[in-house]
Amino acid sequence: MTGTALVTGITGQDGTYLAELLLDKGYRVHGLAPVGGGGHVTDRTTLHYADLGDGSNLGTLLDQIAPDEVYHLAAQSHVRLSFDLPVYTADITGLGTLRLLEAIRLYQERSGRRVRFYQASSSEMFGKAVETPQTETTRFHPRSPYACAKVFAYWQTVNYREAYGMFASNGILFNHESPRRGESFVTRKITLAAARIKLGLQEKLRLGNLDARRDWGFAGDYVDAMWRMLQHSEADDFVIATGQTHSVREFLDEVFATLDLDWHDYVEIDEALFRPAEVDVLRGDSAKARRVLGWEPRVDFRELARLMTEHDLKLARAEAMAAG
Ligand code: G4F
Repeated sequence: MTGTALVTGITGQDGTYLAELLLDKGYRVHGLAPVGGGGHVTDRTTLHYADLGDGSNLGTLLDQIAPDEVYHLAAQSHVRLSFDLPVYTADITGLGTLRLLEAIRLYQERSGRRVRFYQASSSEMFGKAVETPQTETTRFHPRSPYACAKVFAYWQTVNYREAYGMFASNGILFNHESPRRGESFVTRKITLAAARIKLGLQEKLRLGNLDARRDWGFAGDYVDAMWRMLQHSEADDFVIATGQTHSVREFLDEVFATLDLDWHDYVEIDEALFRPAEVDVLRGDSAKARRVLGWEPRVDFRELARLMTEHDLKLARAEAMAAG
């Protein structure tokens, strides 16, 4: 189905990839961005501003936009930061989702129209994982204020589906990265630093826990799964993952080897970058999404590391040129 889509968090990594995918499919795309928020947005999307901590203009915006599909990607999404800002994170990431769900419920009542809702749920909800790999039925054990907020938002989404018959689906996405990934997340922090080190623009890279293992996929593949979930005949919850897990150390190996460098010469461990509670290992089983949605990841770990490193090498070269 094509029509009108509203993407919250449109200026983030996933928002930009999703907007491009929807535009290519012929959707009219509206985006919600935080007040004062910047980022890469194409001029083919219409931007609106809303504060999910307030939510008072959400109803008016829904009346104006009349969306067929809402993709809710906006959040305070940084796990480490959520330990410093737990209440803010609960407000934006948790209650923000509830404010939007309630605004959509009321909009549906007013207008008599049906909206399909996608909630960006997270593998962080599995936290201290009780089984590996994690599936749609694995019990949650969140290990950060961020993950707790995401668990709240997950269950609100399920509840709006069950209580009001809303078409509301959770995509439980494992880590997904790209050259557009925010610079404070570990993969991008590593590829940017490695490229700058290669060109003599930086000497050291400070990191936290190198033993953490994640199931890392490519963001461009994952936004396709979001779209597929809203085209499915019924609302449901799906794990989206590659099924492979790698440590931060292995990501370092991959990136620095691409640049003919040994990361041991540059990496310094900074205790301040460790988290009060860590998620040690995540690995997802996306068999349900593969079977029901026909989704599969296309970019593997090595290819992901390579494409991010090459992108950041270009950035570093431009920086070196500009510096003369
Ligand atoms: O890249 P990260 O910050 O991602 P994290 O915490 O896994 O969360 C990301 O993925 C989730 C999906 O599972 C999303 F829900 C969430 O919004 C976010 O996008 O950290 C990955 C691992 C962690 O174990 C961390 O302790 O890398 C470790 N790490 C080691 N040194 C570091 C660093 N993480 C960051 N950000 N910075 C470091 O210097």
